[in-house]
Amino acid sequence: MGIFNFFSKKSKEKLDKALTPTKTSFWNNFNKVLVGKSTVDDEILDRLEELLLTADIGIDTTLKIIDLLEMRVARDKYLNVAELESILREEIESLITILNQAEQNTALPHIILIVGINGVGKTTTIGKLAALYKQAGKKVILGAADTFRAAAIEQLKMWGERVGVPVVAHSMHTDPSAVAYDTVQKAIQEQADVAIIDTAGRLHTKVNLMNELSKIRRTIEKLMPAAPHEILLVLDATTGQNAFIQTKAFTEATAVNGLVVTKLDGTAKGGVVIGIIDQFHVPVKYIGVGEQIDDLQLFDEKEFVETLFKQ
Ligand SMILES: Nc1nc2c(ncn2[C@@H]2O[C@H](COP(=O)(O)OP(=O)(O)OP(=O)(O)O)[C@@H](O)[C@H]2O)c(=O)[nH]1
Ligand SMILES: [Mg+2]
Repeated sequence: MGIFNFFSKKSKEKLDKALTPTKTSFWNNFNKVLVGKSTVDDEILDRLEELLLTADIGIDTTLKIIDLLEMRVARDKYLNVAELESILREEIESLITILNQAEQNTALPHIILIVGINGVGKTTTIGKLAALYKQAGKKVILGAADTFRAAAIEQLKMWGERVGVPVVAHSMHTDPSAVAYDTVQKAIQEQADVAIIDTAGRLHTKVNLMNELSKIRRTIEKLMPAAPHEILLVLDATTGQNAFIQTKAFTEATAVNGLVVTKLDGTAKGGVVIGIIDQFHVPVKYIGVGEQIDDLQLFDEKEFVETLFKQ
């Protein structure tokens, strides 16, 4: 059984609303380019390239998409404008459809480590994720291993109270690994289903980041050799191209096996999801579509593309 099968159906309206700025900006401009044209020409492809870049899909993935379209035009000699949309849609869907391996884990407790730079939405995502698991009837424990500042620990405790799940916390500046260890130990002892561990985003150099995350992993592994089962990197969609740089740094520092893209609501940079999956081959597991407790959705690539193309 996949561990996500039990999550309740998410709201399509919220996803649609969150993606509206990205969609409106793209389609308004794209439809203008198509006016009066029946076949795909260089001008259309040039404008399409610009618009994909504006949506923050990123240069490499944009060029990949344009190259595929050019090949198609060259092969068929004549490509109908009406067909362009469906080809584009198929291409994007195939770029972002990759196997979701962490779903295979059936060992309990399921240990999730949340990483990412400061301010991207780690702690909020943990609160929302805890709520999703709790609603599904799962026993959840949170670990406040962001010991960098007192407010971070307090913030997680508040989420714990709100959701109704225990939080393992030490005082500020204690070793994050010790908190992670205690969290996993408590999860094992109390036969919890899931433990979600928060981490600090303020590690200035890549070496520091690597050392800290490795230490947390090694510590957790002492209790449960296959843990953490998920290392989720949280990215803020509004930062656009910076999200690519962060993904590169974190995937080099630790074994990230899933992404969470937050703040998709209110940004026209929603295309970042497509570029990041394509460039790093790491699946997006969840998307954040608002600040409320129920604003975290399981990412569904088909639905995502369907929503983007629904004008
Ligand atoms: N609009 C919107 N805001 C979000 C979303 N996710 C998080 N936020 C907001 O982003 C801000 C930062 O969130 P945090 O969860 O504190 O981020 P963090 O990564 O834990 O930050 P540090 O602990 O400082 O490293 C908060 O104001 C959240 O409410 C989202 O999906 N949409
Ligand atoms: Mg935090």
